Amino acid sequence: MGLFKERAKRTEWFMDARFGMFIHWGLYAIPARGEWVRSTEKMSIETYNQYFEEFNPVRYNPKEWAKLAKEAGMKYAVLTTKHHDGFCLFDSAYTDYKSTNTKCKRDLVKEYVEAFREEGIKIGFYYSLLDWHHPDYPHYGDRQHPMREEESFKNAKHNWKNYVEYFHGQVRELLTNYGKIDLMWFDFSYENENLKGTEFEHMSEETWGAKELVTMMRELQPEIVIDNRLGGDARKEEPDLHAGDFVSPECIMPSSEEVDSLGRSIPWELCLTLNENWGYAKNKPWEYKSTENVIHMLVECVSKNGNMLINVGPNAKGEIPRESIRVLKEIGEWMRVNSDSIYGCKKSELEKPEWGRYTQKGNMLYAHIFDRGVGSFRLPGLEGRIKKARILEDGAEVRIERPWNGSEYPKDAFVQLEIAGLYDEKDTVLE
Ligand code: FUL
Repeated sequence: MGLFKERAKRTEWFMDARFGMFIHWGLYAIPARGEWVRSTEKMSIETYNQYFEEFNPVRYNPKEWAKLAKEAGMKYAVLTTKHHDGFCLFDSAYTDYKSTNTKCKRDLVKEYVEAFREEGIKIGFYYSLLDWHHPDYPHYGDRQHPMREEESFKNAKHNWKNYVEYFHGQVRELLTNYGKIDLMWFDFSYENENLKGTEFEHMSEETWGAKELVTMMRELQPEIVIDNRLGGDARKEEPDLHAGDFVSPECIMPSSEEVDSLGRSIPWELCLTLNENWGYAKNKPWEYKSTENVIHMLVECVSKNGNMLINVGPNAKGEIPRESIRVLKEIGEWMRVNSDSIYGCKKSELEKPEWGRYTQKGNMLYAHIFDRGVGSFRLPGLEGRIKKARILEDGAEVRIERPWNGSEYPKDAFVQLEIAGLYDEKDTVLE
């Protein structure tokens, strides 16, 4: 089987799942100013170490997180096993900088895996290729404040090979010690501007030893789905081995043109925060996206053939913020009655309608009506093609009317439906 076909097979579950939970959690939950805090505030390792000494998430109960993810209708989860700060949430033999050496003495990854697996949720690991703690990793700092301009940094020597061995070793641990892992989400995120004159200026798969890495990963976990941040081109007919299985746009919804340029068979996933940060921060309730907004974005992703990974940033005690829980539970209420229009659905061949979006599964078309109001909705190009129309939530019949004589849109069909209440994207099922 060619690489292209292998990828299609591996990602089948991923494309059906459509909706997952991203979890950014680590020492940065204590300063509570986002996961880049060490870099943006130019903290020395000693200053940042106080959080390592203090870390003790006494209320960490991943079973509750897993239940919440399930209730929200999420089918997979991705936890930061190590973010840019280098702190490991798992018991790695390669470092002392890990959760088992903090006051809590727990392998947080192990507990996460067990709890989420128990709920039937697929297991994903985020792993940062950056590492501001490892002595051989050149720390280039924040986008606005490149640390490489500091004297102490300029004079430091880094043995890149050591770092590559270190992180390959950790990936091996992650894919060996925790049973079947479904997804790996590598992250590298500096802006190119900031990399001029550094080892990363001409970053390529060789920078990370990506080919060897992915070969090892496929030996350990043949079915694992990998994102596209190791480099390589995922779009080629015969993609590079290390190019990844899916494209990972961040925060910004890709346009239809961008998505179309990927080609139908390349999976993609939009990752999104519920507030302004990935890691825990004291966000005000009004800084959160509304439930309706998030549902619309999920529908939009699916209508463009993509997935959505929604982030939560648990606090230093191990709890998901109350406001995030509220939004996820509300999404869950919507998913309870409407998830047929999400799971296993794809982009429709029909043009995007004016009033919302279509998603489609076989010859079942789901019309997501975003615009509120009471009245008729035009279904361009569907006249005579609809066998029956139902409201997805309650199975109620929807009347399909033919256009009146003399209509300027002879090819249109009209749907008569009433819309009311908050979750009023009452999905019309057109068979
Ligand atoms: C980015 C990282 O720099 C952020 O901290 C976050 O993890 C996001 C998902 O990826 O590139």
